[in-house]
Parts: sequence; C-alpha cells; structure tokens
Amino acid sequence: MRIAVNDVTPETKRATIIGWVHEIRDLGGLAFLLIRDRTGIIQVTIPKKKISAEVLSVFKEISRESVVRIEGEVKEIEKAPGGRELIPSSIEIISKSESPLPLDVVEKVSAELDTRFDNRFLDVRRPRVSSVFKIRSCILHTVEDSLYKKGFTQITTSKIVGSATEGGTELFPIAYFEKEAFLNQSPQLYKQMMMAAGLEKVLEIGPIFRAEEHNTTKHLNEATSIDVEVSFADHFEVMKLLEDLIVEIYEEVAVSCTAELASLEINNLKIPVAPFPRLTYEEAIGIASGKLAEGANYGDDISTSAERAIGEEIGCHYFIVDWPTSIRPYYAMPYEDRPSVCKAFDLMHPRMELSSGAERVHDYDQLVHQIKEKGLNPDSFSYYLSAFRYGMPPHAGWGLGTERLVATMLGLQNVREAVLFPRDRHRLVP
Ligand code: AMO
Repeated sequence: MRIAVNDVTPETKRATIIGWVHEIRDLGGLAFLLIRDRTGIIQVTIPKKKISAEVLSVFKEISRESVVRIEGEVKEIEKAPGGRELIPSSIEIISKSESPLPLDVVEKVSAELDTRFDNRFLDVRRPRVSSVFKIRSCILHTVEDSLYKKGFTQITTSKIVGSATEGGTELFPIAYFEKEAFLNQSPQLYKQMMMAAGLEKVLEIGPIFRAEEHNTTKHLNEATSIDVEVSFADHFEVMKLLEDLIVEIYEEVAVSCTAELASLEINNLKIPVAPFPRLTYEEAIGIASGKLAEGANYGDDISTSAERAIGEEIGCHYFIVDWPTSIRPYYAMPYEDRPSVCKAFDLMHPRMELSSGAERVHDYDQLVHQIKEKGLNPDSFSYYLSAFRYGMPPHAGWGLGTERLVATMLGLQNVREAVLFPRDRHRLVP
C-alpha cells in the first residue's frame, strides 16, 4: 500500500512510496534520490555495495521527473529532510520521463514566463508554483464559505451572450449558429436580474472575457471574477462586505496556508486592516496630478501610472468613491443631488485595481435614459430591462478579480502567474 511521503516518519518501519524523482545525486559508492509527491519530499539512500543488483540496475535507468514506486526500510537520520530516509528493497519505474526536461523543476533555476506556460504541467510541479494555486483554491473556498454563511446563493450564468455588458470594444465575437454572439464580459446583467428574481444575495465565481488588446502585467483576456449583488443594499453596505471579505481571506490564508506561504518566502503575510481608507475620485486625481509629470485630469479614467502614484501615497488597500457618472457604466446610480457624480467605487491595492462596484439604477425609465446617454440602444438590452418593469428592488454589488487578488497578495509580478493557463493576445495554448 502506498503511503504519502509526508506520512513516512522515523517510526514507520517499512514504506512504499510513489512519486516523482525530484533529484538524483550519485556520489559513487553512495547515491541519493529525492522523491516528491503532493505532500513533500523524502530522501531515498542507496548504499550501492549493500543493495541488490536488481535495484541497482533499475536505479541506473532512472531519469529526473520519472514516476517511481519505491519500497524499503525507513531509518531515522538527522541530516535528511524530515529526519528519515528510505533504504530501497525494490524500485520500479512506473513512467519514465524523457530527458532533457524542457523546464527545470528544481526550484533554483528560474525560467522565462513563456517557457513556464508552454510547459505548465511541469511548472506546477515546482512547490513554489503549486503553492500559488493552493492559495488561490483557499481564497475561492473562503469566499464561497463566508458568503454562503451570510445567506448568499451561488449562481452560474451563461457565458455565451447576445450583447455587451461593459461596453462594446472589448467583446470577443463567436460563431453561434446563424446568430451574432459574444463571450460574456461580466455576469453583471444576470446578477442584477437575480435581484428581480428575489434571490436578494447572489455570488458568482466564473470566467469573464475581455478582448483587451494591451499586453500588460495586470490584464488577461480570460479572468475569473468573483461577482456579488445584494438587494436592499446601498454602495456603502457592499463596500463593507467587500473589505470584510478581503480581511477574512487574508486571515484564512495566513492560518491555513502556512507551508505554501513559506515556499513563496512570505514569512509574515500582512493582513489588511478594515475599514480601508476612502478617497473621492477628485482627491485621487488630485494626488496623481501632483505626482505625475503628465498630470491627471478630472473626468479621465485613472491610468496605470496614476494608480501607482496614488497607491504609493496611500500604502494600503483603499477605496476610490464618488466617480464622475460619465466614466462609469450605465447601471451605476448617480447621486440624487449631484447627478454628475455616481455611487460607484473601486477597491484598490497599492499596485492595482482589485474590484469595481456600485449602487445600481433600479428605476426602469432612468435606466433606459442612462443606456441612451452612453450611446447604446435599449432594444439590445430588452431581456435585461424587462426585469426592471415588474418590481426591482434597490441593489448594489461588485466584481472582484481573482487573479489580481492572488497576484497582489503573493507579490507575483504578473497576473498571468495566478492563472493555470493564461489567455492573452499571443497565447491560446495550452
Ligand atoms: P470591471 O470591468 O472593473 O467591473 O471588472 C471587475 C474586476 O475584474 C477584474 N478584471 C480583470 N482582471 C484581469 N484582466 C482583465 N482584463 C480584467 N478585467 C476585469 C479586475 C476588476 O476590478 N460589472 C462590473 C463589476 C460590478 O460593478 O459589479 C465589472 O465587470 O479586478
């Protein structure tokens, strides 16, 4: 019976392990194999003179990263990882790896991102990389768990749609029989329709597709969005929900992912402190224009350089609130007493935007008006608009980018590192 590498202790008398050959060290009379599985690494020691000729001949055939089964006696030894070693009585090569490897799985050698993504299955064998995905899994689990306990219903909406949600330019058209169709940019319209359906609190974790032309370290063409919508809530309530969730996620990762954080050399994960500072858009632009040579103008989107300049100044997670209505989507609710500003917000990490959200327009006539104001045709939104005609509660929500959350938490330079199989302008495989 196979046992996991980490379950082999000095007290285990005999063990059969199956794993990948992490390293081979042949010192002449003595050889070592390091065998790795999901749980860790164990040293297999081969004193050549004391081992059977059969074991020795299999040993000679072994290549790095092959999958092997090894049975043997466990001995306590201080110098080896975990204070134990395995002396093999039999070795079997289950699946031999070709050599040379296209990517070095042993940590020390760093590879170009392209080589890593081309050989992602090998890349993820590196504990440092698999840790990113274990932490990502912990984050998504925490989101589901936390919101489920708060009464949210997790929904899954279609990714094949007939119209844009976030504006037309970033749409991927697809062939859908004889109709024009697109990959959905966001579940925005569907999560709002679920407010009309009476679910009151919904969560969706799913792919969003953006035809971003630019090759940046924070944009993907396919990202995973954590989307939330809440009835009878204003933007302040969902901002509180968001900041509390961010803190809870960090706390959970700090407690549950200690080994993964250690393998990423994060010794002390800094937990953000809620409530996060809140800047108005006007204040944010003021900071950026004071710090940037090119300045920053009221009414412009906040550029990457402005984002950085403001982030440096604030130095922690923060919100930007009170955006000009002109640069937010049609579904954001303007302030009643100053309609040129709306009840929208962005959650920012000092490095980049993590989330956007708003209180929404819930009045049918106002929504039709705002759609037209943006130069869009209400007819292409009729399925969405009809949900506003038969009793739509006031509501608010946000969308949070999973990859940006992971990348900023773990200090990854490129959001692509937080995706198993990133999609960008130049990458469609694997
Ligand atoms: P927005 O377009 O700002 O808002 O997206 C919300 C969050 O999703 C992430 N994100 C991306 N991450 C990587 N690459 C991309 N190309 C990309 N695009 C978006 C970001 C961003 O903050 N419907 C609204 C949300 C709402 O109001 O509920 C929306 O989609 O982290």
